[in-house]
Amino acid sequence: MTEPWWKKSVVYQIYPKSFYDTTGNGTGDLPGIIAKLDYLKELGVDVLWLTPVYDSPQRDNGYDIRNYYQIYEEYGTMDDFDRMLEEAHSRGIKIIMDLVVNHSSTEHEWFQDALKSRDSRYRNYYIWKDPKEDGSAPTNWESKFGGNAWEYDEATGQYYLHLFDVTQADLNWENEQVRNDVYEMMHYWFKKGIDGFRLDVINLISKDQEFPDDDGSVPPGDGRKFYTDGPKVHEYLQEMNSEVLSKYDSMTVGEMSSTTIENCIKYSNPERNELSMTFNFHHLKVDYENGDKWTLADFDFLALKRILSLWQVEMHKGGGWNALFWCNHDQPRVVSRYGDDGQYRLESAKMLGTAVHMLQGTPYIYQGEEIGMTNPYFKKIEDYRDVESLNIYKMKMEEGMSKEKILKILQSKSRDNSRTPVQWNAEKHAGFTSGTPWISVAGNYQTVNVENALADENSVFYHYKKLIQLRKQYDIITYGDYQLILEEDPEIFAYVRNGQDEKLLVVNNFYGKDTVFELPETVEADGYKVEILLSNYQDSGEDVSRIKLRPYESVIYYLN
Ligand code: TEU
Repeated sequence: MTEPWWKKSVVYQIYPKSFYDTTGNGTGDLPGIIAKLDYLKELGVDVLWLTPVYDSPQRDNGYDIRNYYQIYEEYGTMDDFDRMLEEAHSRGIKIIMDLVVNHSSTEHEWFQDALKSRDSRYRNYYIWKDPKEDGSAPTNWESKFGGNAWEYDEATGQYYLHLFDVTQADLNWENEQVRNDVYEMMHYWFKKGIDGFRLDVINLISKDQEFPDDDGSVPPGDGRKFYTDGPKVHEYLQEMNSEVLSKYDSMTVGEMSSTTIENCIKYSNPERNELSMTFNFHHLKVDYENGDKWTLADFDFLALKRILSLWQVEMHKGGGWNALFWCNHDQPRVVSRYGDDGQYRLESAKMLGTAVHMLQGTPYIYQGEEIGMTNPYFKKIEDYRDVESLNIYKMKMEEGMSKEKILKILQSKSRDNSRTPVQWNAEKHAGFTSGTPWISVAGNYQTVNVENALADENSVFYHYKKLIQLRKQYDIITYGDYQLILEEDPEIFAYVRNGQDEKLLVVNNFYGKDTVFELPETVEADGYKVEILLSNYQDSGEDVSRIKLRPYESVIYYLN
Protein backbone atom coordinates (compact mmCIF):
# COMPACT_ATOMS: atom_id res chain seq x y z
CA MET A 1 0.00 0.00 0.00
CA THR A 2 1.35 3.42 -0.82
CA GLU A 3 1.50 5.80 2.08
CA PRO A 4 -1.04 8.63 2.05
CA TRP A 5 0.35 12.01 0.91
CA TRP A 6 -0.65 13.84 4.08
CA LYS A 7 1.86 11.95 6.21
CA LYS A 8 4.72 13.89 4.65
CA SER A 9 2.85 17.17 4.31
CA VAL A 10 3.08 20.38 6.25
CA VAL A 11 -0.14 22.32 6.71
CA TYR A 12 -0.45 26.10 7.00
CA GLN A 13 -3.51 27.47 8.76
CA ILE A 14 -5.09 30.63 7.43
CA TYR A 15 -7.49 32.71 9.50
CA PRO A 16 -8.86 34.66 6.53
CA LYS A 17 -10.23 37.55 8.55
CA SER A 18 -6.71 38.49 9.65
CA PHE A 19 -4.63 37.30 6.72
CA TYR A 20 -4.63 39.96 4.01
CA ASP A 21 -7.20 42.56 2.99
CA THR A 22 -7.42 43.60 -0.66
CA THR A 23 -10.54 45.76 -0.48
CA GLY A 24 -9.67 48.19 2.30
CA ASN A 25 -12.67 47.22 4.43
CA GLY A 26 -10.42 46.11 7.28
CA THR A 27 -11.18 42.40 6.90
CA GLY A 28 -8.98 39.88 5.11
CA ASP A 29 -10.44 38.16 2.06
CA LEU A 30 -10.03 35.38 -0.48
CA PRO A 31 -8.28 37.56 -3.09
CA GLY A 32 -5.89 38.36 -0.24
CA ILE A 33 -5.09 34.66 0.05
CA ILE A 34 -4.51 34.42 -3.70
CA ALA A 35 -2.18 37.42 -3.49
CA LYS A 36 0.00 35.63 -0.96
CA LEU A 37 0.16 32.17 -2.51
CA ASP A 38 3.65 32.77 -3.86
CA TYR A 39 4.78 33.65 -0.36
CA LEU A 40 3.35 30.39 0.95
CA LYS A 41 4.95 28.52 -1.93
CA GLU A 42 8.29 30.05 -0.95
CA LEU A 43 7.79 28.79 2.60
CA GLY A 44 7.16 25.36 1.14
CA VAL A 45 3.90 24.29 2.75
CA ASP A 46 1.82 21.60 1.05
CA VAL A 47 -1.68 22.25 2.34
CA LEU A 48 -3.68 25.27 3.45
CA TRP A 49 -6.40 24.91 6.05
CA LEU A 50 -8.88 27.78 5.90
CA THR A 51 -10.94 28.47 8.98
CA PRO A 52 -14.62 28.90 8.00
CA VAL A 53 -15.27 31.11 4.97
CA TYR A 54 -18.99 30.32 4.69
CA ASP A 55 -21.83 32.79 5.02
CA SER A 56 -22.13 33.64 8.70
CA PRO A 57 -23.26 36.40 11.05
CA GLN A 58 -19.71 36.17 12.52
CA ARG A 59 -20.67 35.97 16.15
CA ASP A 60 -17.83 33.47 16.48
CA ASN A 61 -15.86 34.59 13.39
CA GLY A 62 -17.43 32.07 11.07
CA TYR A 63 -17.81 29.10 13.41
CA ASP A 64 -21.47 30.07 13.33
CA ILE A 65 -22.55 29.11 9.83
CA ARG A 66 -25.72 30.48 8.29
CA ASN A 67 -25.35 28.89 4.88
CA TYR A 68 -22.94 26.05 4.12
CA TYR A 69 -23.14 26.68 0.37
CA GLN A 70 -22.19 30.33 0.30
CA ILE A 71 -19.09 32.42 0.88
CA TYR A 72 -19.21 35.12 3.55
CA GLU A 73 -19.63 38.26 1.50
CA GLU A 74 -16.79 40.23 3.09
CA TYR A 75 -14.42 37.43 2.06
CA GLY A 76 -15.50 37.55 -1.59
CA THR A 77 -17.57 35.43 -3.93
CA MET A 78 -17.80 31.81 -4.98
CA ASP A 79 -15.85 32.82 -8.09
CA ASP A 80 -13.06 34.09 -5.86
CA PHE A 81 -13.15 30.80 -4.04
CA ASP A 82 -12.90 28.77 -7.26
CA ARG A 83 -10.07 30.95 -8.47
CA MET A 84 -8.23 30.58 -5.17
CA LEU A 85 -8.51 26.81 -5.39
CA GLU A 86 -7.26 26.79 -8.95
CA GLU A 87 -4.37 29.14 -8.18
CA ALA A 88 -3.35 27.09 -5.18
CA HIS A 89 -3.54 23.83 -7.10
CA SER A 90 -1.50 25.25 -9.95
CA ARG A 91 1.27 25.85 -7.41
CA GLY A 92 0.98 22.34 -6.03
CA ILE A 93 -0.74 23.54 -2.85
CA LYS A 94 -3.82 21.74 -1.56
CA ILE A 95 -6.70 23.32 0.33
CA ILE A 96 -8.78 21.93 3.16
CA MET A 97 -11.90 23.58 4.54
CA ASP A 98 -13.29 23.80 8.03
CA LEU A 99 -16.32 21.60 8.59
CA VAL A 100 -18.41 22.98 11.43
CA VAL A 101 -21.25 20.55 11.95
CA ASN A 102 -21.54 20.11 15.68
CA HIS A 103 -23.67 23.24 15.48
CA SER A 104 -24.98 25.84 13.08
CA SER A 105 -25.79 29.49 13.52
CA THR A 106 -29.27 30.15 14.88
CA GLU A 107 -29.64 32.27 11.71
CA HIS A 108 -29.39 29.14 9.57
CA GLU A 109 -32.68 28.48 7.78
CA TRP A 110 -33.00 25.11 9.51
CA PHE A 111 -32.99 26.75 12.91
CA GLN A 112 -35.21 29.59 11.80
CA ASP A 113 -37.75 27.06 10.63
CA ALA A 114 -37.34 24.96 13.77
CA LEU A 115 -38.26 28.01 15.83
CA LYS A 116 -41.63 28.29 14.14
CA SER A 117 -43.25 25.42 16.01
CA ARG A 118 -42.67 22.05 17.57
CA ASP A 119 -44.06 20.57 14.35
CA SER A 120 -41.52 22.21 12.04
CA ARG A 121 -39.88 19.62 9.82
CA TYR A 122 -36.56 21.02 11.02
CA ARG A 123 -37.39 20.95 14.72
CA ASN A 124 -35.59 17.67 15.16
CA TYR A 125 -32.47 19.02 13.42
CA TYR A 126 -31.56 20.51 16.80
CA ILE A 127 -31.66 19.32 20.38
CA TRP A 128 -34.82 20.49 22.12
CA LYS A 129 -35.85 19.50 25.65
CA ASP A 130 -38.59 20.39 28.05
CA PRO A 131 -37.72 22.42 31.13
CA LYS A 132 -37.27 20.63 34.43
CA GLU A 133 -40.33 20.71 36.68
CA ASP A 134 -39.24 23.97 38.24
CA GLY A 135 -38.86 25.49 34.79
CA SER A 136 -35.07 25.45 34.85
CA ALA A 137 -32.75 24.15 32.12
CA PRO A 138 -32.94 20.43 31.23
CA THR A 139 -29.41 19.77 32.56
CA ASN A 140 -26.73 21.69 34.41
CA TRP A 141 -24.26 21.43 31.51
CA GLU A 142 -22.14 24.49 30.94
CA SER A 143 -21.42 26.26 27.68
CA LYS A 144 -17.73 26.32 26.68
CA PHE A 145 -18.07 30.07 26.47
CA GLY A 146 -19.58 30.43 29.95
CA GLY A 147 -23.05 30.09 31.47
CA ASN A 148 -25.61 27.30 31.11
CA ALA A 149 -25.59 25.40 27.79
CA TRP A 150 -29.36 25.59 27.26
CA GLU A 151 -31.43 28.50 26.00
CA TYR A 152 -35.16 28.77 26.54
CA ASP A 153 -37.45 29.55 23.64
CA GLU A 154 -40.53 31.23 25.02
CA ALA A 155 -42.73 30.71 21.96
CA THR A 156 -42.44 26.92 21.86
CA GLY A 157 -41.78 26.35 25.56
CA GLN A 158 -38.60 24.30 25.20
CA TYR A 159 -34.88 24.71 25.60
CA TYR A 160 -32.28 24.10 22.84
CA LEU A 161 -28.72 22.99 23.51
CA HIS A 162 -25.72 25.17 22.64
CA LEU A 163 -22.35 23.88 23.82
CA PHE A 164 -20.80 27.11 22.53
CA ASP A 165 -22.39 30.53 22.03
CA VAL A 166 -26.15 30.94 22.38
CA THR A 167 -26.21 31.62 18.60
CA GLN A 168 -24.50 28.27 17.90
CA ALA A 169 -27.24 25.65 18.27
CA ASP A 170 -26.09 22.02 18.46
CA LEU A 171 -27.24 19.86 15.58
CA ASN A 172 -28.98 16.60 16.39
CA TRP A 173 -26.78 13.88 14.94
CA GLU A 174 -29.27 11.22 16.04
CA ASN A 175 -31.41 12.49 13.18
CA GLU A 176 -30.45 10.69 9.98
CA GLN A 177 -31.62 13.60 7.85
CA VAL A 178 -29.11 15.89 9.52
CA ARG A 179 -26.35 13.44 8.76
CA ASN A 180 -27.43 13.06 5.16
CA ASP A 181 -27.59 16.82 4.66
CA VAL A 182 -24.09 17.15 6.07
CA TYR A 183 -22.77 14.43 3.75
CA GLU A 184 -24.40 16.05 0.75
CA MET A 185 -22.78 19.35 1.62
CA MET A 186 -19.39 17.68 1.95
CA HIS A 187 -19.80 16.17 -1.53
CA TYR A 188 -20.57 19.63 -2.89
CA TRP A 189 -17.21 20.97 -1.68
CA PHE A 190 -15.25 17.88 -2.69
CA LYS A 191 -16.73 18.11 -6.18
CA LYS A 192 -15.38 21.64 -6.40
CA GLY A 193 -11.97 20.10 -5.87
CA ILE A 194 -11.07 20.74 -2.25
CA ASP A 195 -8.64 18.30 -0.69
CA GLY A 196 -10.17 17.62 2.69
CA PHE A 197 -11.61 18.97 5.87
CA ARG A 198 -10.63 20.01 9.35
CA LEU A 199 -13.58 18.92 11.46
CA ASP A 200 -14.50 21.35 14.20
CA VAL A 201 -15.10 19.81 17.65
CA ILE A 202 -16.13 16.63 15.87
CA ASN A 203 -15.83 14.49 19.00
CA LEU A 204 -18.75 16.34 20.58
CA ILE A 205 -21.42 15.37 18.04
CA SER A 206 -22.84 12.38 19.91
CA LYS A 207 -24.63 13.23 23.13
CA ASP A 208 -25.71 10.81 25.86
CA GLN A 209 -29.41 10.56 25.08
CA GLU A 210 -30.32 10.30 28.75
CA PHE A 211 -29.17 13.91 29.16
CA PRO A 212 -28.19 13.47 32.82
CA ASP A 213 -27.14 16.24 35.16
CA ASP A 214 -23.43 16.30 35.94
CA ASP A 215 -23.01 15.50 39.64
CA GLY A 216 -19.50 16.90 39.61
CA SER A 217 -17.92 13.67 40.87
CA VAL A 218 -15.54 13.74 37.92
CA PRO A 219 -14.03 17.22 37.48
CA PRO A 220 -14.65 19.62 35.84
CA GLY A 221 -18.31 18.67 36.34
CA ASP A 222 -19.55 20.83 33.49
CA GLY A 223 -21.32 18.03 31.63
CA ARG A 224 -18.58 17.27 29.12
CA LYS A 225 -18.41 13.62 30.08
CA PHE A 226 -21.87 13.17 28.57
CA TYR A 227 -20.90 14.29 25.09
CA THR A 228 -17.09 14.14 24.75
CA ASP A 229 -16.11 11.15 22.57
CA GLY A 230 -19.78 10.29 23.01
CA PRO A 231 -21.58 6.96 22.57
CA LYS A 232 -22.07 6.99 18.78
CA VAL A 233 -19.25 9.25 17.61
CA HIS A 234 -17.20 6.46 16.03
CA GLU A 235 -20.25 5.04 14.34
CA TYR A 236 -21.06 8.44 12.83
CA LEU A 237 -17.52 8.99 11.61
CA GLN A 238 -17.45 5.57 10.02
CA GLU A 239 -20.68 6.38 8.29
CA MET A 240 -19.27 9.73 7.10
CA ASN A 241 -16.23 7.90 5.85
CA SER A 242 -18.17 5.34 3.87
CA GLU A 243 -20.71 7.86 2.53
CA VAL A 244 -18.23 10.60 1.64
CA LEU A 245 -14.56 10.46 2.59
CA SER A 246 -13.76 7.08 1.08
CA LYS A 247 -14.79 8.41 -2.32
CA TYR A 248 -12.03 11.05 -2.50
CA ASP A 249 -8.28 11.08 -2.04
CA SER A 250 -8.60 13.47 0.85
CA MET A 251 -7.17 14.29 4.24
CA THR A 252 -9.19 14.93 7.36
CA VAL A 253 -8.13 16.22 10.72
CA GLY A 254 -10.53 16.06 13.61
CA GLU A 255 -10.39 18.72 16.28
CA MET A 256 -10.85 16.73 19.47
CA SER A 257 -11.88 18.59 22.56
CA SER A 258 -10.77 17.01 25.91
CA THR A 259 -10.25 13.66 24.23
CA THR A 260 -8.24 10.56 25.15
CA ILE A 261 -5.42 8.75 23.37
CA GLU A 262 -7.57 5.65 23.16
CA ASN A 263 -10.22 7.52 21.24
CA CYS A 264 -7.71 9.32 19.04
CA ILE A 265 -6.25 5.99 18.00
CA LYS A 266 -9.73 4.91 17.01
CA TYR A 267 -10.39 8.13 15.12
CA SER A 268 -7.17 7.97 13.14
CA ASN A 269 -6.11 4.34 12.74
CA PRO A 270 -6.65 3.72 8.99
CA GLU A 271 -8.05 0.25 9.62
CA ARG A 272 -11.09 1.81 11.28
CA ASN A 273 -11.97 4.10 8.36
CA GLU A 274 -12.69 7.25 10.29
CA LEU A 275 -10.29 10.22 9.92
CA SER A 276 -6.68 10.81 8.86
CA MET A 277 -5.45 12.43 12.06
CA THR A 278 -6.44 14.27 15.21
CA PHE A 279 -5.67 17.44 17.10
CA ASN A 280 -5.64 17.19 20.87
CA PHE A 281 -4.94 19.97 23.34
CA HIS A 282 -3.45 18.33 26.41
CA HIS A 283 0.00 19.84 25.80
CA LEU A 284 -1.58 23.30 25.74
CA LYS A 285 -3.12 23.02 29.17
CA VAL A 286 0.12 22.85 31.13
CA ASP A 287 -0.17 26.53 31.97
CA TYR A 288 -3.63 26.19 33.52
CA GLU A 289 -3.89 26.29 37.28
CA ASN A 290 -6.12 23.45 38.50
CA GLY A 291 -7.36 22.88 34.98
CA ASP A 292 -8.74 26.41 34.74
CA LYS A 293 -7.74 28.35 31.62
CA TRP A 294 -8.53 31.73 33.21
CA THR A 295 -5.56 31.71 35.56
CA LEU A 296 -1.96 32.86 35.33
CA ALA A 297 0.67 30.22 35.85
CA ASP A 298 4.10 29.34 34.52
CA PHE A 299 3.98 26.39 32.19
CA ASP A 300 4.84 23.03 33.70
CA PHE A 301 7.77 21.98 31.55
CA LEU A 302 8.06 18.42 32.80
CA ALA A 303 4.36 17.88 32.21
CA LEU A 304 4.73 19.28 28.70
CA LYS A 305 7.46 16.76 27.88
CA ARG A 306 5.52 13.93 29.49
CA ILE A 307 2.33 14.67 27.57
CA LEU A 308 3.95 15.17 24.17
CA SER A 309 5.94 11.99 24.67
CA LEU A 310 2.99 9.92 25.80
CA TRP A 311 1.05 10.90 22.69
CA GLN A 312 4.06 10.19 20.47
CA VAL A 313 4.55 6.72 21.86
CA GLU A 314 0.96 5.62 22.28
CA MET A 315 -0.38 6.91 18.98
CA HIS A 316 2.51 5.23 17.18
CA LYS A 317 1.84 1.97 18.98
CA GLY A 318 -1.87 2.09 18.25
CA GLY A 319 -1.44 3.01 14.59
CA GLY A 320 -2.97 6.47 14.97
CA TRP A 321 -1.62 9.72 13.55
CA ASN A 322 -1.02 13.02 15.36
CA ALA A 323 -1.54 16.52 14.06
CA LEU A 324 1.41 18.49 15.52
CA PHE A 325 1.01 22.11 16.53
CA TRP A 326 1.64 24.84 19.06
CA CYS A 327 -0.56 27.55 17.60
CA ASN A 328 -3.98 28.08 16.13
CA HIS A 329 -6.65 30.76 16.16
CA ASP A 330 -7.81 29.69 19.65
CA GLN A 331 -4.40 29.68 21.31
CA PRO A 332 -2.08 32.47 22.39
CA ARG A 333 1.14 32.85 20.39
CA VAL A 334 3.56 30.13 21.42
CA VAL A 335 6.62 32.37 21.53
CA SER A 336 4.86 34.47 24.19
CA ARG A 337 3.75 31.35 26.00
CA TYR A 338 6.48 28.69 26.04
CA GLY A 339 9.27 30.89 24.65
CA ASP A 340 10.52 34.43 25.18
CA ASP A 341 8.95 37.19 23.10
CA GLY A 342 11.55 39.75 24.24
CA GLN A 343 15.30 39.28 24.15
CA TYR A 344 15.24 35.73 22.79
CA ARG A 345 12.28 35.96 20.45
CA LEU A 346 14.26 34.77 17.45
CA GLU A 347 16.03 31.92 19.22
CA SER A 348 13.00 30.69 21.09
CA ALA A 349 10.65 30.88 18.10
CA LYS A 350 13.07 28.73 16.12
CA MET A 351 13.60 26.33 19.01
CA LEU A 352 9.86 25.81 19.40
CA GLY A 353 9.52 25.21 15.67
CA THR A 354 12.21 22.55 15.76
CA ALA A 355 10.85 20.90 18.90
CA VAL A 356 7.44 20.25 17.36
CA HIS A 357 8.41 19.69 13.70
CA MET A 358 10.75 16.82 14.45
CA LEU A 359 8.03 14.81 16.17
CA GLN A 360 6.02 12.11 14.42
CA GLY A 361 2.86 13.40 12.81
CA THR A 362 1.75 16.12 10.42
CA PRO A 363 2.85 19.62 11.48
CA TYR A 364 0.60 22.66 11.29
CA ILE A 365 1.89 26.23 11.11
CA TYR A 366 -0.51 28.98 12.08
CA GLN A 367 -0.26 32.22 10.08
CA GLY A 368 2.41 34.51 11.53
CA GLU A 369 4.07 31.72 13.49
CA GLU A 370 6.62 31.42 10.67
CA ILE A 371 7.85 34.95 11.42
CA GLY A 372 7.64 34.60 15.20
CA MET A 373 4.60 36.80 15.80
CA THR A 374 3.84 37.50 19.48
CA ASN A 375 0.80 38.23 21.64
CA PRO A 376 -0.27 41.87 21.20
CA TYR A 377 -0.70 42.70 24.93
CA PHE A 378 -3.89 44.70 24.50
CA LYS A 379 -4.41 47.15 27.33
CA LYS A 380 -8.15 47.68 27.35
CA ILE A 381 -11.24 45.56 26.94
CA GLU A 382 -12.31 47.63 23.92
CA ASP A 383 -9.39 46.12 21.99
CA TYR A 384 -10.89 42.63 22.24
CA ARG A 385 -13.31 41.17 19.73
CA ASP A 386 -13.62 37.50 20.69
CA VAL A 387 -16.99 36.41 22.04
CA GLU A 388 -15.32 34.13 24.59
CA SER A 389 -13.05 36.89 25.91
CA LEU A 390 -15.92 39.34 26.18
CA ASN A 391 -18.08 36.79 28.00
CA ILE A 392 -15.33 35.93 30.43
CA TYR A 393 -14.62 39.58 31.11
CA LYS A 394 -18.23 40.14 32.03
CA MET A 395 -18.47 37.01 34.16
CA LYS A 396 -15.27 37.65 36.08
CA MET A 397 -16.30 41.26 36.74
CA GLU A 398 -19.60 39.98 38.11
CA GLU A 399 -17.71 37.54 40.31
CA GLY A 400 -15.77 40.49 41.72
CA MET A 401 -12.36 39.97 40.14
CA SER A 402 -10.46 43.23 39.66
CA LYS A 403 -10.39 44.72 36.19
CA GLU A 404 -6.57 44.80 36.16
CA LYS A 405 -6.41 41.11 36.93
CA ILE A 406 -8.89 40.12 34.22
CA LEU A 407 -7.09 42.23 31.65
CA LYS A 408 -3.82 40.62 32.67
CA ILE A 409 -5.30 37.17 32.23
CA LEU A 410 -6.71 38.09 28.82
CA GLN A 411 -3.29 39.36 27.76
CA SER A 412 -1.98 35.86 28.14
CA LYS A 413 -5.05 33.71 27.49
CA SER A 414 -7.44 35.44 25.09
CA ARG A 415 -8.02 33.83 21.72
CA ASP A 416 -7.54 37.29 20.20
CA ASN A 417 -3.83 36.97 20.94
CA SER A 418 -3.46 34.97 17.76
CA ARG A 419 -6.11 36.79 15.75
CA THR A 420 -4.34 40.10 15.19
CA PRO A 421 -3.52 40.80 11.53
CA VAL A 422 -0.55 39.16 9.87
CA GLN A 423 2.34 41.62 9.91
CA TRP A 424 3.37 41.97 6.29
CA ASN A 425 5.61 45.05 6.46
CA ALA A 426 6.48 48.13 8.52
CA GLU A 427 3.82 50.34 6.97
CA LYS A 428 0.60 51.48 8.62
CA HIS A 429 -1.42 48.56 10.03
CA ALA A 430 1.51 46.33 9.09
CA GLY A 431 0.44 46.44 5.45
CA PHE A 432 -2.55 44.25 6.26
CA THR A 433 -5.16 46.75 5.09
CA SER A 434 -5.43 50.23 3.64
CA GLY A 435 -8.48 50.78 5.85
CA THR A 436 -9.05 50.26 9.56
CA PRO A 437 -8.38 46.66 10.64
CA TRP A 438 -11.24 44.83 12.37
CA ILE A 439 -8.82 44.17 15.25
CA SER A 440 -5.65 46.11 16.05
CA VAL A 441 -2.24 45.09 14.82
CA ALA A 442 0.34 44.12 17.47
CA GLY A 443 2.69 46.98 18.37
CA ASN A 444 5.90 45.29 17.22
CA TYR A 445 5.05 45.14 13.50
CA GLN A 446 7.84 47.52 12.57
CA THR A 447 10.40 44.89 13.44
CA VAL A 448 8.40 41.67 13.30
CA ASN A 449 7.07 41.44 9.75
CA VAL A 450 7.23 39.32 6.62
CA GLU A 451 9.23 41.80 4.59
CA ASN A 452 11.99 41.90 7.19
CA ALA A 453 11.90 38.14 7.60
CA LEU A 454 12.30 37.53 3.87
CA ALA A 455 15.25 39.92 3.72
CA ASP A 456 17.11 38.27 6.60
CA GLU A 457 18.58 34.83 6.03
CA ASN A 458 18.76 34.40 9.78
CA SER A 459 15.00 34.89 10.28
CA VAL A 460 12.43 32.56 11.80
CA PHE A 461 10.93 32.26 8.30
CA TYR A 462 14.00 30.55 6.84
CA HIS A 463 14.22 28.28 9.85
CA TYR A 464 10.67 27.08 9.23
CA LYS A 465 11.41 26.75 5.53
CA LYS A 466 14.33 24.52 6.39
CA LEU A 467 12.22 22.43 8.78
CA ILE A 468 9.77 21.80 5.95
CA GLN A 469 12.56 20.85 3.57
CA LEU A 470 14.07 18.44 6.08
CA ARG A 471 10.76 16.60 6.32
CA LYS A 472 10.83 16.09 2.56
CA GLN A 473 14.42 14.95 2.62
CA TYR A 474 14.53 12.64 5.63
CA ASP A 475 11.96 9.87 5.89
CA ILE A 476 13.02 9.21 9.45
CA ILE A 477 11.13 12.37 10.50
CA THR A 478 7.93 10.79 9.26
CA TYR A 479 8.53 7.18 10.22
CA GLY A 480 11.17 6.91 12.94
CA ASP A 481 10.34 5.66 16.43
CA TYR A 482 10.26 8.22 19.19
CA GLN A 483 12.33 8.00 22.35
CA LEU A 484 12.31 10.65 25.06
CA ILE A 485 15.61 11.14 26.86
CA LEU A 486 16.50 13.13 29.98
CA GLU A 487 12.85 12.93 31.15
CA GLU A 488 13.60 14.74 34.38
CA ASP A 489 15.85 17.46 33.02
CA PRO A 490 14.17 20.72 34.02
CA GLU A 491 15.42 22.72 31.02
CA ILE A 492 16.14 20.44 28.10
CA PHE A 493 13.59 18.71 25.91
CA ALA A 494 15.60 16.12 24.01
CA TYR A 495 14.45 13.14 22.04
CA VAL A 496 15.71 10.60 19.59
CA ARG A 497 13.98 9.37 16.46
CA ASN A 498 15.21 5.90 15.63
CA GLY A 499 15.29 4.49 12.13
CA GLN A 500 17.18 1.57 10.67
CA ASP A 501 20.88 2.35 11.03
CA GLU A 502 20.14 6.04 11.44
CA LYS A 503 18.95 8.37 14.18
CA LEU A 504 17.91 11.91 14.73
CA LEU A 505 18.88 13.52 17.98
CA VAL A 506 16.86 16.64 18.72
CA VAL A 507 18.06 18.80 21.58
CA ASN A 508 16.16 21.87 22.76
CA ASN A 509 16.98 24.23 25.58
CA PHE A 510 13.60 25.62 26.67
CA TYR A 511 15.04 28.36 28.87
CA GLY A 512 16.98 31.61 28.62
CA LYS A 513 20.17 30.46 30.31
CA ASP A 514 23.12 28.23 29.54
CA THR A 515 22.93 24.55 30.31
CA VAL A 516 24.72 21.33 29.40
CA PHE A 517 23.35 18.31 27.60
CA GLU A 518 24.92 14.94 28.30
CA LEU A 519 23.99 12.01 26.15
CA PRO A 520 22.54 9.23 28.30
CA GLU A 521 23.82 5.69 27.95
CA THR A 522 20.47 4.54 26.59
CA VAL A 523 21.37 6.15 23.28
CA GLU A 524 23.96 4.27 21.27
CA ALA A 525 26.03 6.81 19.35
CA ASP A 526 29.39 5.08 18.98
CA GLY A 527 30.42 4.47 15.41
CA TYR A 528 27.90 6.88 13.97
CA LYS A 529 28.84 9.79 11.80
CA VAL A 530 27.30 12.96 13.21
CA GLU A 531 25.97 15.81 11.10
CA ILE A 532 24.12 18.96 12.20
CA LEU A 533 21.00 19.37 10.08
CA LEU A 534 19.76 22.57 11.65
CA SER A 535 20.55 24.83 14.57
CA ASN A 536 19.43 28.24 15.74
CA TYR A 537 23.01 29.27 16.52
CA GLN A 538 25.97 29.51 14.13
CA ASP A 539 28.38 27.19 15.84
CA SER A 540 26.63 24.50 17.86
CA GLY A 541 28.67 21.77 19.52
CA GLU A 542 29.36 18.76 17.33
CA ASP A 543 30.29 16.22 19.96
CA VAL A 544 26.92 14.80 20.94
CA SER A 545 28.22 13.17 24.10
CA ARG A 546 28.32 16.59 25.74
CA ILE A 547 26.80 19.74 24.29
CA LYS A 548 26.97 23.20 25.82
CA LEU A 549 23.66 24.86 25.14
CA ARG A 550 23.10 28.59 25.05
CA PRO A 551 19.73 30.28 25.74
CA TYR A 552 17.00 28.51 23.76
CA GLU A 553 19.61 26.70 21.70
CA SER A 554 18.15 23.96 19.58
CA VAL A 555 20.00 21.51 17.37
CA ILE A 556 19.00 18.64 15.11
CA TYR A 557 21.73 16.01 14.76
CA TYR A 558 21.65 13.30 12.14
CA LEU A 559 23.51 10.12 13.05
CA ASN A 560 24.24 7.45 10.50
O1 TEU B 1 -12.90 25.28 19.18
C1 TEU B 1 -13.26 24.33 20.08
C2 TEU B 1 -12.75 24.43 21.45
O2 TEU B 1 -13.21 23.72 22.28
C3 TEU B 1 -11.69 25.38 21.80
O3 TEU B 1 -10.44 25.31 21.41
C4 TEU B 1 -12.26 26.64 22.29
O4 TEU B 1 -11.80 27.73 21.57
C5 TEU B 1 -11.84 26.75 23.73
O5 TEU B 1 -12.43 25.70 24.42
C6 TEU B 1 -12.28 28.01 24.32
O6 TEU B 1 -11.69 28.09 25.60
C7 TEU B 1 -13.50 25.27 17.94
C8 TEU B 1 -12.98 26.41 17.10
O7 TEU B 1 -11.61 26.20 16.85
C9 TEU B 1 -13.28 27.70 17.81
O8 TEU B 1 -12.72 28.80 17.17
C10 TEU B 1 -14.78 27.81 17.88
O9 TEU B 1 -15.14 28.94 18.64
C11 TEU B 1 -15.42 26.58 18.51
O10 TEU B 1 -14.91 25.36 18.01
C12 TEU B 1 -16.89 26.55 18.23
O11 TEU B 1 -17.13 26.27 16.89
